[in-house]
Amino acid sequence: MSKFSEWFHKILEEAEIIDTRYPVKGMHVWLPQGFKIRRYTLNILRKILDEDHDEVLFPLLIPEDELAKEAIHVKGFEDEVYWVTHGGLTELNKKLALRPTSETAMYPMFSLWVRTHSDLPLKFYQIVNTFRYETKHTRPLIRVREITTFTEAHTIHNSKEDGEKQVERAIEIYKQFFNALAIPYVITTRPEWDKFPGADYTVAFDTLMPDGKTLQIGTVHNLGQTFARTFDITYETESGEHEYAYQTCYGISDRVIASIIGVHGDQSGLCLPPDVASYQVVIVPIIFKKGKEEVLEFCRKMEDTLRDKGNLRVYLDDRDIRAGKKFYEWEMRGVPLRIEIGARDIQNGEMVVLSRNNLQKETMKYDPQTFTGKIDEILKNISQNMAHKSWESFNKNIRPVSNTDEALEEISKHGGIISFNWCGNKSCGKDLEEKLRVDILGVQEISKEEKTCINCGNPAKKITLLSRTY
Ligand code: 5CA
Ligand code: ZN
Repeated sequence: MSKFSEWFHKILEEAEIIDTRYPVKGMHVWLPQGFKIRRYTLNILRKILDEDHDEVLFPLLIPEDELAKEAIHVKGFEDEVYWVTHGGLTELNKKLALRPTSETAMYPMFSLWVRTHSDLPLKFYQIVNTFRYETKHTRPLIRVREITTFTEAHTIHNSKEDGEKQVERAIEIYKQFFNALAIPYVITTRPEWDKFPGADYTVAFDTLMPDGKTLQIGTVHNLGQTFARTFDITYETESGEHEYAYQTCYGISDRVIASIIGVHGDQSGLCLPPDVASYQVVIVPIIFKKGKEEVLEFCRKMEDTLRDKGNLRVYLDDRDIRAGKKFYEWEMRGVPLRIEIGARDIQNGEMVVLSRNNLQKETMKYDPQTFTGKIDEILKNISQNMAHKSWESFNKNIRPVSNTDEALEEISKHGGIISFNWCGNKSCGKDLEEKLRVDILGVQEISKEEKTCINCGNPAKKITLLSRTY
């Protein structure tokens, strides 16, 4: 196990994110702290999607014949599908698949729903669990067999341009989402051999874990008319003809939580962005025998103010254990802000505040009039500083190279992301992936001048990224 892997497993357990002891491989239990982080993270995404998508909920089971309809799609998933074959002791005459994703559940229904051009666009999303019998090494939150936080959006349009515009819009949605979580990313167009089965093209977001490997945290697919043809999703145009619709879909998963943990965590444990922290502020009373009640009373008032006036998630830790133990626990659980209050602080009109992101302690004036505003301001600063820090370290780990020796040296020494000129040919790309034991993430941009491919020497128009990946 790598050092990061060890740290990650330890944090999942100690910070009570998930319990990995559930007796089915690749399936885990969300614990109360983890569930809260998951909920607040989804709240952010929901809020963005709700602006112009409608939430729906489709069945988990997909009939065999529907799943099999789109040949390329089913080929891509055939090794990964779980099947329900029996109802009790009776063998089903039509097997049912546990959805690995929901195209083939939704699109037969879309075919019934879409009638004319004025019905379009339609934009739906659902937050569900999906099942994939992953054959690669499973890892909690990163590669699971039951994805519990699958947020999939599916859209239908009446022109190719509208479909393309939706891809751009989806990219903006995920940018906004990951920015809110202070998770840095690169956006690439995946190579042909790595696109979503059935898509025209796939655009992906990748972030970097502390061990130098990238993690794909979101994907946007332009489906063109492929699925519309298969599932007969047509609309009547203004001139009365019948046309196949254009579709896109995009999704994120539990990996987003993994990246919050991996990107921001440190030696002391979790470090949570205030917007998704299970508790944003923890108050620790510093108690001696004398003045105990007074201190507790003061802290309770503080808790109420922050909760009611400040609208913050606050926890008053009045357990009868050493303050040092509480400090350790809340730092490990990643609570962004800790306020310590003792009898002397009350006398002096002061409070001690610790910011989790840099572990800096500061003694501040306590003024009941401006208190909640002040705490809000500190939390905002923490968010900004976390984003600044994570992007800075991310950008340092994207390195341009001009030949394959250099690429191999950089990737072996530092991991991270390598940027290079590439011809775009599959055989060359596959050769490069094998030689360097890496994955080509995809094309980031088209270079203006003609360059030379670092692997085969042919003309290279594409600036491309590669890395070792999860
Ligand atoms: N229907 C499309 C859009 S939702 C779809 O299924 N796309 S996907 O296959 O690329 O999956 C969406 C995202 O789920 C991926 O970008 C990746 O971040 C995540 N994901 C895929 N497989 C797993 C897995 N086994 N465990 C955790 N996350 C996964
Ligand atoms: Zn080449």
